[in-house]
Amino acid sequence: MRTRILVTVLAAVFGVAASAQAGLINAGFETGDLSGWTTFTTADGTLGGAGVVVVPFDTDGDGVASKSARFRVGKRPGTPTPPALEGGGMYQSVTLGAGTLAISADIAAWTPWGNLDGGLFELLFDGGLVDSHDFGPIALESIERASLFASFDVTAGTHEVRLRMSRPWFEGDMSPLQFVDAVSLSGSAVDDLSPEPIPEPTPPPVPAPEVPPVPEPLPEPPAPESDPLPLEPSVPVPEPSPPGPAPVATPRGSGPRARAARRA
Ligand SMILES: [Ca+2]
Repeated sequence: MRTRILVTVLAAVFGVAASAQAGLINAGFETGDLSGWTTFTTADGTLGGAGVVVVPFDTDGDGVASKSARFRVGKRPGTPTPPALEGGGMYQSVTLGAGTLAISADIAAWTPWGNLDGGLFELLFDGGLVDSHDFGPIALESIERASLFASFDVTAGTHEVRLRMSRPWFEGDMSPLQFVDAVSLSGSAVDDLSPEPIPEPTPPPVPAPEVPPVPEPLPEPPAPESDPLPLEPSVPVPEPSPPGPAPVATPRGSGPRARAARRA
C-alpha cells in the first residue's frame, strides 16, 4: 500500500516536470553525455575531429573536476580560405513563464600547445546574443576560465537557449579545447513553472488494533495439603551388650614346671 502511494507521487512529480520542462535538461552534463542538448555547426565549422564528449574538467576553477561538455571548434579543414569565425555549439528548448530570466554558464579553454585564439563563446537566447567572452590568445599549457551571464524579462512560452563557440582558424589536433558546464536558468520565469510541491498524501487512518481482552489470571492452584512429614524410621538403638563373664584368671604357672615347683 505504502509502495503504491510512493510510486503514484513520483509519477506525478516527474510527469509535471517533464511536461513543463521548467529548466534545462542535463544542464551540468552529469549524465555523462549530451542528453537534452542538440549540437550544431556553423556553415564551415566543426566541433572537433573527435566530436563533442563529456569529460571531467575543472571548468569553474574550484579545484574539483565536474563533468563538462568538451569541444574543439574551428574552421573545418578543407574549406576555402580566408578563415572566418567558425565552429558550432549546442542548444535546447525550454518552457518558461512570464517574468525575469537569468542565464549563466561556466566556460573554459585549454591547450597544451598555445594558440592565437582559445575561442569566442557566445550565449544566445531565441537566436539573439545576450553575452559573450573571447579568450583570445592562449598560452602554452594554460587553462583560461570565465562565465557567461545575462538577465532579462521573457514572455511565457517555449524559448531556446544556445551556446556557440568559434575561432577564425582551422581546427586540428593541436587546436585548443573549449569546455562548458553548469548552464543554469533562474528567476521568476523559471520559478513560476516549478511544480507545486505535492503534499504528502494523508495515510488512511489506521484502525487501532483490537486489544485482546486480558485473560483473567488463573486462580492459583490450591497449595497441596502438606503431608505430615513421615516419621523417621526408628532405628533400633542396639542395647549395649551385657558385660561378658569375667575372665577366669588363669593361675600362673600351670605348666609342668610350675606343678613341679609346687610339689617341691
Ligand atoms: Ca558538470
